[in-house]
Amino acid sequence: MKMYKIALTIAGSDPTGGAGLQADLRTFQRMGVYGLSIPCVLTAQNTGGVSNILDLPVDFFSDQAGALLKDIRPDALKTGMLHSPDIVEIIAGKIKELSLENLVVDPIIASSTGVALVKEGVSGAVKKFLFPLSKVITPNINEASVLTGMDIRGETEMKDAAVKLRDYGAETVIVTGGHLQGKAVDLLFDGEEFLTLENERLEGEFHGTGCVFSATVTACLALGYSIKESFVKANDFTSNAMKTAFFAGKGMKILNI
Ligand code: PXL
Repeated sequence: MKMYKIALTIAGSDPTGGAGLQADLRTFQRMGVYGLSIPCVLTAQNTGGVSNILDLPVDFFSDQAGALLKDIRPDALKTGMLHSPDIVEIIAGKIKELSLENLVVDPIIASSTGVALVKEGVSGAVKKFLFPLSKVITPNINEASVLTGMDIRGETEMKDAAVKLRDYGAETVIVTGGHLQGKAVDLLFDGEEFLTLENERLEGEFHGTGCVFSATVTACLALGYSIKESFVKANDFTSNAMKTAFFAGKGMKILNI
C-alpha cells in the first residue's frame, strides 16, 4: 500500500542545491512528501551564477519519463527549468496520456543573475502546451512581464497580468512579487477573486526562491490541500526559509530549508 504522497519535479540540475531539482527535492522532503525527479538539463554554476548549460538528449529524457511514470504515479508534479522546446511537448504528451493531475508550472526564463535559462521558443511552448494542463502557474514579476508583454510596476498591474495569464489556460495564477520595488506582495487569481499576501522585504540576494515556492505549492497539492491553502503555506515556508538563509558560498544566499 502506498504510504507516502508523491511529488515529481521535472527540472534542471543546480549543483549548489539552492535551486533546480535539488531544491525541489529538499523542499518535498521537508513537506513530508516523497520526491521523484527527472532532470532535463544540467547547469554548471555556483552561488555567483550560471556559467554553462547542457541539454540531455531528448530521447533519453523521454526514456526517463516513460520508465518512471509507467511505474509510479505522482500525486502532484512541477516543471522548472525546461531548456528546450522539444522537452515541453513531451511533458505535455505524458501528462495527457496519463491524465496526471496537480501540475504546477514555474515558467522559468532567466536566473536571478539574469542569465537566460531557456532557449528561444520555450516560453511560447510552455504557454501553449503546459498552461492549459496546469492547476497553477507561478511566474515572478519578470516572467509575468515577458509572458504578457505588460510592464508590471505594482499591485494593479500584477492583477491585470494575472487575469491575462489565466486566459492562456491555467486554472489558477500566482504572481510572486519578490522582485517588485517596495513591499513583497504575492498575488493569487483563480478566476473569481484575488488573494494577496504581503511580506517584509529582506535585504540581500537569494538563490532559488521561485523553485522553493513552487515546490512547496506542489508538495501541498500532493498532500491534498486546496490551492489557496497551498499558496498560504508556500508563502510562509519560503519567507521563513529566506529569513534564515545562509552563505554556502561567496555569492547569493541559499534558503534554509
Ligand atoms: O532559480 C531558477 C533556476 C531553476 N533551475 C535551475 C537553476 C535556476 C537558477 O539558477 O539553475 C537549474
